[in-house]
Amino acid sequence: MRPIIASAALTALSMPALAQIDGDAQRPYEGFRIVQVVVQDQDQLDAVLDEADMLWSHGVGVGPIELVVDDASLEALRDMGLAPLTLVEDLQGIIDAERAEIERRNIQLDLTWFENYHPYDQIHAYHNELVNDFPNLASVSTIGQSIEGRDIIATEITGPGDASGRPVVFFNGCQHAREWISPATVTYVADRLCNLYGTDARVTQLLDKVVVKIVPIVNPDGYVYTWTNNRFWRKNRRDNGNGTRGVDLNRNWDINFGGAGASNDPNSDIYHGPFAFSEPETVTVRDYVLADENMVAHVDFHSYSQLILYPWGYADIRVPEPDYSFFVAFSQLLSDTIRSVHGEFYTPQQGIDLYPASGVAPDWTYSQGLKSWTIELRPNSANPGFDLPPGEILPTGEENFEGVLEILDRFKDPVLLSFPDGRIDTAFDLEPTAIRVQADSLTDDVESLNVRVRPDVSGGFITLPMSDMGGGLYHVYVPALSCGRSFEFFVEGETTGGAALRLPAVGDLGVSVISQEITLEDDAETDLGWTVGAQGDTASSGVWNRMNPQGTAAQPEDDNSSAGVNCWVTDGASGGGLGARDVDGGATTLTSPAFDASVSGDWLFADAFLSYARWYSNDQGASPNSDNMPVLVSNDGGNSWIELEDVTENANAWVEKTFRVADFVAPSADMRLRVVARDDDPGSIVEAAIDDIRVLIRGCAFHPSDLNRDGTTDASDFFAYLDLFAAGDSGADLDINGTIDASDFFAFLDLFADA
Ligand code: 0X9
Ligand code: ZN
Repeated sequence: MRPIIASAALTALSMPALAQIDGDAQRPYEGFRIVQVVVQDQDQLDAVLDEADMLWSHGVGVGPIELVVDDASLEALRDMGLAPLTLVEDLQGIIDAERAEIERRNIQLDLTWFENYHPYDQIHAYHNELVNDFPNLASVSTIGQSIEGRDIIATEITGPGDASGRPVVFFNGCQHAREWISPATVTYVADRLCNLYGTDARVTQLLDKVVVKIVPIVNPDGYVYTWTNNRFWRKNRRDNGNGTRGVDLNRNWDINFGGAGASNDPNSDIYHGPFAFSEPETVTVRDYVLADENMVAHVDFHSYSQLILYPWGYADIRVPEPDYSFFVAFSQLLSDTIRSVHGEFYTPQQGIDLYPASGVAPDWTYSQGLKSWTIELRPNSANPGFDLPPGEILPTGEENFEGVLEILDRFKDPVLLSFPDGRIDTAFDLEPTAIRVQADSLTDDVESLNVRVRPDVSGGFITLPMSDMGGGLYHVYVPALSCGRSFEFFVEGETTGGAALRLPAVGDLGVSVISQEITLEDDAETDLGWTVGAQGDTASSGVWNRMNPQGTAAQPEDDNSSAGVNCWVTDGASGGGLGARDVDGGATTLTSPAFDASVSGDWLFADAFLSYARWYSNDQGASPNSDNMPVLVSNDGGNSWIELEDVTENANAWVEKTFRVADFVAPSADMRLRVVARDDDPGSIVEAAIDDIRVLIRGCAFHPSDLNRDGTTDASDFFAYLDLFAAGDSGADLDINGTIDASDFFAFLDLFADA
């Protein structure tokens, strides 16, 4: 403690007025410093106190004291012959730092932060704090400024190590100021990615392969304005010069700029601005995207309506294949993934099917080669609309985080491998099996691809190099095997940059070799004895009929079969409008004639399968996705029914489904199939169709060692094998490794012993 000589005089002292410190100013201590002087006597003390702008010492007396002074007062003290020692040069600076620290500490870096909405500064502070806590995972940079000069930031998150070759997935929030759930959701995503890295295996693996880039607030001025002035402001805050303000940033991108669904009226909420990329906010994000050649996917988060929208949004034209099929299938997967978390349904559809909107961000990023979506977050109705209760921030974040992981999963590899024919699980007796792989280059190209196959008889995998068929398609045949055998396989390869490729990512795919007999084929070209109507049917329109359908936006133009034109359809006439001849007023039931799914004694082992092609559309009208279509099977002539599937999938396309009958009912000779198209919600459009009903018997009539196929494995088969072996016939190459040798002989002995 410093000796306080005149402590008693403390309160009596005339405190220097804070003449030069204006408490109402923004930064009142700017230009002030803290100094220490050593005062010799009372007279000098009085003079010093007169000169100081503020006392810093608790006690004041002869001896050392601390004062707050500006530059002029500092000079005056020196003029008195004192030698002021500066303790703090920039007083305002430490106040600012303290305020920042207070803000920082106010941030609960836990999920309670997501129990409320937060203003602009706090959202940016949260991102900065994530970087503080996870410096090896996250970084924040300022990528530009809004029209009023506020920072637009980007947070980049990826696992440690060289990230230069990793695909980049981009998420942004808050193009629209009032959609508060969008910056909250992308901030939640950033938080979870950082916090779960190293503890959650999936997040860890994903972040080791991809870079996530997040711009939480594209429209800072608008967002601030919704907090200070007008909660439901949408646009940015440009002064349009005619007394109106704001450009709709999501109409300002250079993609069909100024087209349908955008306005040239500056007062409009969808005002597109004077020209494409007229706004610093869209320019900032555009340049951020263009600067990154590894960027492969983008989601622009909005609210509300719970939608997953893919391009194009400006016109009713489909993006080219294979993109269109990808968007349809993957958007459905995203919807299913999101629904699996809290049961909330986000409708997957093309942007235009919501309404036309020109100059929107995801259309533009798609035009730059990215796969892009608009996701409209919770709620799904105008009430509460933009005013989503804060209690829904966390569940919205949780369900969308799962969607984000699905996207990262899909784009994590520099080359995306897929089976264009779907997953192969059956091969046919004595026929080579074609394995086709589609390789889509994201950030690198294929150097080589192989199929690795392990047949049932041998221990190891053999390598079959795939041929490049062009267009990213690769192809190879697995040699023919006899019925009853099986093999496992996976695809592996390398990119030109040396990255490993594998499909599936882990494990192998099992394939059984079978024979197949089609015992029923009903392509609906003639009526084999179907029944329309059942007890409980109340549909007043859209009743099932068999005809050549007339295409609408909800119903097929063609049947499914390559030959013929007819199918069963819920009134296949197109009618006046979409809602004119769809199913209305309840259910309409279609029941097949009896068919036989029993397995004859000709088979050594076999199973009956039932397959059909179906069409279902329920995603249009005032209350879409409110109905369903059960498909049922009976094995007792229609007395009792078991559900095969409950269709809600809006493929708006023919989908072929195959079911193993024994998974549902014991196969019998008196089976029936029933399809119930129902309209329980008058606000929805329901259209359905069914075609190509088949019964397939799959199995084997012979054991694989029964080479002469006479129904028994015996010495004659053994000698038949020796003949093949001696002749060098490829049928003797049981381990399909290309050479016929002792291991094939022992493989035959194994099969033989197994018979
Ligand atoms: O209109 C928009 O910009 C987005 N909806 S919002 O209510 N958040 O403003 C949707 C744009 C999606 N694209 C199309 N509908 N074409
Ligand atoms: Zn929006």
